[in-house]
Amino acid sequence: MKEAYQIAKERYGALGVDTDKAMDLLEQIKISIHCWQGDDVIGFLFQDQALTGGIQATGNYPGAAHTPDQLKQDLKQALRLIPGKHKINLHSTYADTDEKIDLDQIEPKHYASWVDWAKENGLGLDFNPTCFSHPKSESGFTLSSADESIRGFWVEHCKRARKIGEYFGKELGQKCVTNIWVPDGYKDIPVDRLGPRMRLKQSLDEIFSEKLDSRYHLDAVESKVFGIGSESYVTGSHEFYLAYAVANHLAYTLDAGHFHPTEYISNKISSVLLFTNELLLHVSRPVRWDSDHVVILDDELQEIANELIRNALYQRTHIGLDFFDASINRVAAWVVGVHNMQKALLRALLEPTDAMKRFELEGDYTSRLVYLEQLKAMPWQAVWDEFCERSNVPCGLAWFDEIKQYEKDVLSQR
Ligand code: RNT
Ligand code: ZN
Repeated sequence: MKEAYQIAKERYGALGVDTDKAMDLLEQIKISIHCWQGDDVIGFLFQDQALTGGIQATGNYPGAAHTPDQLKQDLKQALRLIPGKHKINLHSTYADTDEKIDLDQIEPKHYASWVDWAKENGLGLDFNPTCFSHPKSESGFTLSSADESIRGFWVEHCKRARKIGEYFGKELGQKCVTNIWVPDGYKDIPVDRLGPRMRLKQSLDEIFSEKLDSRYHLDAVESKVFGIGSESYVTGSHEFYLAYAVANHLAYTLDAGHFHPTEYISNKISSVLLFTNELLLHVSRPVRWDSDHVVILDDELQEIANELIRNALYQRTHIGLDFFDASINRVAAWVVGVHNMQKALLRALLEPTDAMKRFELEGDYTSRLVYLEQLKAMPWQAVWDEFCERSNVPCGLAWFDEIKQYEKDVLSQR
């Protein structure tokens, strides 16, 4: 292993790339790990409630977490196998409380055990109001509902979610991103496209009317092109939220599954960040639709990482993951997804970007092509293994042995 790394170091060195520096930078990049892969987006507040809002977790692999303690235990197992220090991304429905509360009653105290746990484990937290899987979202409309009592309920929920996000940020001494996504939309062609968007804008204006401390809290808004049940019209479209984020100095959220299949978020990052200060990513893998498959090391993931690294845009980007596969071991799903995000970032960090930018500016597209292709054949895997070793994380398939043992000892006993 050491020898493999030495060879890789020399080969990258010949291209002017410092592998140690690449690893140091990679170590500093936090990934926001979504808690909802661990229990198929069910949460703890309303466990009898089906997953709605047009998102689906298919499969019935055994071992899903059913309690906050189980979810924490599973996350901890995944984190043992992931290099670096990261953040956990919670939804409101993951409150840890014995009280029977509805979403318009959530308070920081209902999430205090997550804060204690995050402190114990050196983690940050991110947050989301949960505007789906609830009787009051059954009409298909929440923040853009024409029913004032429904709209008011969700406005109150989102206001409270922001306060909880701010509490996370203050307690943990690092910024919490609270991301709003609502499923609102029509299955079939609407008559009035403007009305719901006016109501969504009004709701957001109400939600964001209270200014929170920007050192500890960041608001983000997530768009979508369509969902199951909202095929013809989604209130919170790309144009709607991008314009709203720019006009109101919020972060915009790009989810890899929320665009037409020929559109890629890697090509949107540089435009969005010219007009917003910060960006939230929901890195996902849409297979034919917004299917939220586990992130693999494919071309688009690499292109996303390249965009973040080449112009240091990662410094203004919060890298969150968003997938939920219930057909495989859920702890392995987390590890594979986070590893792949990190591997893509590492590969981008191992690129002689300045030289390649020069080729491009000089119109030397032959060299650009040759370098891009040659980089695919460079020994980045040896650098990854070295990174795992330096981070005290098992290399190669050893992490998977640990998961199989965990499945036997813990998951299969549930
Ligand atoms: C849905 C959005 C949203 C959710 C999570 C659970 O299409 O991507 O981000 O997946 O909030
Ligand atoms: Zn998302």
